[in-house]
Amino acid sequence: MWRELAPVGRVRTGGYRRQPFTSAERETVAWFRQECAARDLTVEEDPYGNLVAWWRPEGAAGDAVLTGSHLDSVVEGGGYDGPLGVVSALAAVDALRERGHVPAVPLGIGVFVEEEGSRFGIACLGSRLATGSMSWESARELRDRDGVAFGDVVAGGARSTLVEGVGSFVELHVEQGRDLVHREVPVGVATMIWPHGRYRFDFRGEANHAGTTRMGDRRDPMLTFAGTALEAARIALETGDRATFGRLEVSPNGTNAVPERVTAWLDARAGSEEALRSVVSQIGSSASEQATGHGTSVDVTAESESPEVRFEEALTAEVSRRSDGGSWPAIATMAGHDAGVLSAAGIPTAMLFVRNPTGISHAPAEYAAPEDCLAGVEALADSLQRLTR
Ligand code: HGY
Ligand code: MN
Ligand code: MN
Repeated sequence: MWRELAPVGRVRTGGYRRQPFTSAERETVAWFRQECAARDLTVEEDPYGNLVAWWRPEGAAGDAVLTGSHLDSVVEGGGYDGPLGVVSALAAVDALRERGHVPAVPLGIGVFVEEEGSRFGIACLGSRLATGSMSWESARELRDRDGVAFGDVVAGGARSTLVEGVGSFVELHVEQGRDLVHREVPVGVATMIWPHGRYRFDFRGEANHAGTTRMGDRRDPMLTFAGTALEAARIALETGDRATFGRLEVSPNGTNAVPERVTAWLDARAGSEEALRSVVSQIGSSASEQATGHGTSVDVTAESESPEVRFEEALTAEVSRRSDGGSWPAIATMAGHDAGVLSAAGIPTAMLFVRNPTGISHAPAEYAAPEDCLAGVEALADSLQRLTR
């Protein structure tokens, strides 16, 4: 499976560009459908492009167990964030069949669209729509960087029924840190997800000539942005939270002109919702103060927010059981996941992490060794076997 997926959407840096509904991402979806067809899994798609491949043996009834993840990537992301959960789910189905296991309840492999929010801006857009935590009315007008609306690339409209009847969700994911490296184990389980959000900062000033405008006469929004970025890092360093400006748009973006407008996106994360509100508000206040000093202005808009998620204890305990009688370690994650959205929607959820030796994620250096991936598949298969007995 990895051999087939590896070249899809890979660019010169070795990173992946699998933005939702681009040809590369659609190729990963076509690959998924083929893998499902080869396993006689029935694929259902909702009006937003979310997929679930069902293994529903005759007589299987009751609340379904769902596993899976996503196939889209951030811009120039790694190859494992998302696909590892999908590949491992397919491999776990193979393992269960080799063991002769027949699920007593339907077992599904989900692939949620636009988990990263790299095209339409909202993280976990697909799972938010699938669970009804976001409405079609608010999603259809979301636009990508070229002005294409989400409503132009999906059928939309009708409510998704894809996760109706799902009684639990187990998402396997590459670790996005080095906790498991330090603990010297290949697999871990998640305890919680930090609350996090995305905030758009619109800085406005006055476009002018880079040579003839005296420094003291300028109203330069780039300076307000730069000062805000430095302050964000200083504040987050002090509080132990996370604050990142990773995306910027400058208008008109000319070398010899003071810009008229700078739009910057803040990704902020903190250990509690109160701490998140506080760090975002401190950064916003600092931006306003600096704007006053520079004769510019700033408006802050929350584009998406994700609450704190605590994974279901009984399910997590089940998933953390090792075949040797021990248990996999539990670790917190500062990353967002569809599992968090399903959990917030009331579906009992747990996550498995597979060790990433580099600890790097959302970048080409993201990695998981084959033997660790296999340990992940075994842990997932063992969990699914217990859950579908
Ligand atoms: O951005 C995130 O936390 C995630 O990996 N979607
Ligand atoms: Mn990610
Ligand atoms: Mn992911």
